[in-house]
Amino acid sequence: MINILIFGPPGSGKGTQSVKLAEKFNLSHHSTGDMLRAEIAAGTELGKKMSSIMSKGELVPDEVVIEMIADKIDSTKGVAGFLFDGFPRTVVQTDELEKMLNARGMKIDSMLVLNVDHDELVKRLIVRAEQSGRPDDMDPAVIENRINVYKAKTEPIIEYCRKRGIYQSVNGMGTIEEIFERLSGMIKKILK
Ligand code: B4P
Repeated sequence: MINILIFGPPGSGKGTQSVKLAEKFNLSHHSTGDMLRAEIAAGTELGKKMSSIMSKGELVPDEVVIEMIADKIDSTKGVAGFLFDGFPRTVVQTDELEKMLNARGMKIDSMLVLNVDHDELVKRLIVRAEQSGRPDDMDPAVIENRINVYKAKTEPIIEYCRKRGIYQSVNGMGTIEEIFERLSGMIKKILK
């Protein structure tokens, strides 16, 4: 089993690319953002609590997403590995993921970081807001906050993974197909 983190700021294409990569390489795709939005859509107590945090562009508490991911790791079978999309988002989450995987005889094999210019990130999220109606994409101030939260709380994970020799940078500019080809080439090498 291989374990890959797809990493990058909001709008960098993590979700977009993860869906395609999971299908191509028989990986189990786990997006904490999708899981949280499903809770909101289902009107659960958890969803109600998380909704206001997400609509401001803040991160939900570490323990909430860690529990969601632990459940998925234990219930997923018959795949070549896991593709974690939008998780981990803090160093605490990264530590916990590493412990969870180690306890099951696995490790984080690679962190693929999508690099995209700031203006392009904002442009993509504004376009998505028109189609998806996601509240966190509607307000330019919330988009800026999400990017700032990424820099302050999520980017430090890069150093964590660099020290473990698993950090790989990817050019996230270009068409969805071009970026998919770049990422596919990297995953083929990881699988060898
Ligand atoms: P996410 O769901 O992870 O949202 P995101 O960062 O915006 O990324 P997403 O994957 O949706 O977008 P993508 O880059 O693919 O998180 C949402 C919120 O949930 C967070 O702000 C936080 O509150 C909470 N949360 C989630 N996980 C958490 C965690 N672990 N800890 C704490 N809180 C957590 O793409 C964006 C758009 O760009 C799409 O419309 C796409 O079509 C377009 N696009 C992609 N690639 C393109 C390209 N090459 N060219 C043009 N457009 C492109």
